[in-house]
Amino acid sequence: MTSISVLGLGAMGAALAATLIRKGHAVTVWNRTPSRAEPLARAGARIATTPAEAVAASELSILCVVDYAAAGSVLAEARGALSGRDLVNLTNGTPREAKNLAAWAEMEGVNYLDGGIMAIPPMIGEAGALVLYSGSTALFERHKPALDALAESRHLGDDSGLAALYDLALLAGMYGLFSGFLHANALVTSGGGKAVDFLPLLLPWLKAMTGTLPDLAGKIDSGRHSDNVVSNLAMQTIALENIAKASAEQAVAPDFAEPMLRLAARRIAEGHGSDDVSGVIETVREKK
Ligand code: FVH
Repeated sequence: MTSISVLGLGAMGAALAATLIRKGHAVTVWNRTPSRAEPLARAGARIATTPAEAVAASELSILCVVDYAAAGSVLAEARGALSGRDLVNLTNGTPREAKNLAAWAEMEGVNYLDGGIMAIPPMIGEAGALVLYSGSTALFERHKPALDALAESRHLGDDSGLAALYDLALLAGMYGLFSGFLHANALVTSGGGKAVDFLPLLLPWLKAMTGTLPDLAGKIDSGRHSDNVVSNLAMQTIALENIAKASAEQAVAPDFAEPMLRLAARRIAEGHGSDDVSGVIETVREKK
């Protein structure tokens, strides 16, 4: 069992600390607002009164605060205690933020691993939770048994920015799903339907459409968007236009559908209407 300090006890940090305590680790906790540490102290955690005290207390420190600005201020307070220590940062941020923090950690002599949590707090310690890591392989291997107590642990490589990149890519997929879900339900409820009654139609449809993703992924990697096209982009763009028109008719804001419509229309204007929808990625990549 490893001694572990958890810095940041919001919904996620508290779930991380509680899980580590439940799984038998010696846990020290610190939070900017001290009252949030009290339930964890009752569960067996030791409370540190400063970030430096927390870092000094354990072999491994896990930082999980709201954003990198907060992470930076916590680490600035812990500065004197950090040299030679193992630090895993599970705060959500961009690849550049992760790389900058990794560079700072290297200058300070801190062993640094960046991570992205693909789970909500109740999932921590349960099947289905995943944490992506990138950066120091040695640190990852050293603490993998403890990190595995939180979730399945996947190390993506030595580049510190990779976990943040893949975390945000997965979230982009999730928010695409949520946007489609919300727009679909705005349409259905505008016609008097109920979201719960619509689900038995929506779920199998979405499942069927996820079946097209391997083909689209292959086209994204090869760039061959005109191979074996079943549903061409020009035809699909008429459906997108109709979604926007129907939204206006039904007094539903078209805002969720419009970006996809704009990108598809631009791709068609560039002469690719007979390609597959996968080709729209080329327009996105062009940052137009
Ligand atoms: N909760 C979730 O569903 C998601 C799941 C995926 C991963 N995220 C990321 O986890 C990070 C922490 O999120 P959280 O859910 O714990 O967030 P909050 O409950 O809002 O708690 C925020 C903590 O951050 C502390 N904090 C904020 N600003 C500062 C600061 N300037 N200095 C020090 N600490 C700061 C805050 O402290 P306090 O307000 O209690 O004093 C909380 O401990 C996050 O990156 C998610 O994207 C969660």
